[in-house]
Amino acid sequence: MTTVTERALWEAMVEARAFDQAMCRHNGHWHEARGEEAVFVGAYADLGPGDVVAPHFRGTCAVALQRGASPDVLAAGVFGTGGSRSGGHWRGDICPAPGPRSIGMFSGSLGTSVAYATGAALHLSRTTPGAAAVCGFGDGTANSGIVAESLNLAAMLALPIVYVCQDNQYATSLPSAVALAGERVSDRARALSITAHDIDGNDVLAVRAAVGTAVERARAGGGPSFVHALTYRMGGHYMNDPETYRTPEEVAAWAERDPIARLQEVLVARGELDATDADARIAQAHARMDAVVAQAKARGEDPPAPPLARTPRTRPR
Ligand SMILES: Cc1ncc(C[n+]2csc(CCOP(=O)(O)OP(=O)(O)O)c2C)c(N)n1
Repeated sequence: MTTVTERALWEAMVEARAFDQAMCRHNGHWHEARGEEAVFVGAYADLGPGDVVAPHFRGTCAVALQRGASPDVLAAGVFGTGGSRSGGHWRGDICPAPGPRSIGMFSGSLGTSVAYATGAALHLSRTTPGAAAVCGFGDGTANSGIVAESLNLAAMLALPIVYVCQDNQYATSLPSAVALAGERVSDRARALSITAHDIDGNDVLAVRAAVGTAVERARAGGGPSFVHALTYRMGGHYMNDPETYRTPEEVAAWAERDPIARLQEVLVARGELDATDADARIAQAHARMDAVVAQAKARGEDPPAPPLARTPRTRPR
């Protein structure tokens, strides 16, 4: 039974956006996730500490926050300084070193984390009955071969994993409408007999319901599922993206479907949230995260990370 309230989902989306927007202000490498919060907040909301997560890089920090990470430690991980989980040995840029049972983007090669998550699901299936893995990736990443191989293995071995395609409709400047053959990316899963759902990725309650059903299935030994969540990134691919591949009208139309405003309206109408309090809460979150990120950035390289212990290599004779 879930303990996360719908109000808590709204708060998690607010926190996620506040951290994301603070990074946009302070980090020129940041890849903005504004507009996609419903996918990564809804998909990972009801998991337990024994489950494994491998979020898409656009949303990794939000998932870590939702699972109890400190924003200071995450921010330090992005800037690669001493207060990070890696002790300053690794600079995250867009995705810091992950927490326990969280598979991060160890390499900038898209799709690798999908393979690692599938491997983790294989491990869970052998060692931890009832545990599941949830793995996110973008529509562009869905085209990489390693994703097809992972889906095939998961279907063959009925692994306890839920694949969540966070379809923001662009791979950098390439629209998914021209990059994906066939009607829907989820059809690739169906071709492998994997249960697939196509959902509104700007509706956090729909995402939560679809992933929740899929996770229950995985826990019960029903094998993998695929959730295709259609969403939109309101910002550029990265900071300073000239965004010549889309129109301001298209962006404005999707801004009308802002997932945070959408749930907020529902909660206000139900009397579970006061509109003025909500605005104040959002402003507080942005001010807090801005201070956290500015402080992490100002900390720079100090203190220097201690040297890594190296194991000498031995050559085979
Ligand atoms: C294997 C691989 N191919 C290409 C790239 C270059 N690249 C970085 S981000 C990106 C777009 C990814 O699109 P998507 O998976 O839809 O995620 P989004 O950026 O839209 O969130 C590409 C092609 C890469 N990092 N790795």
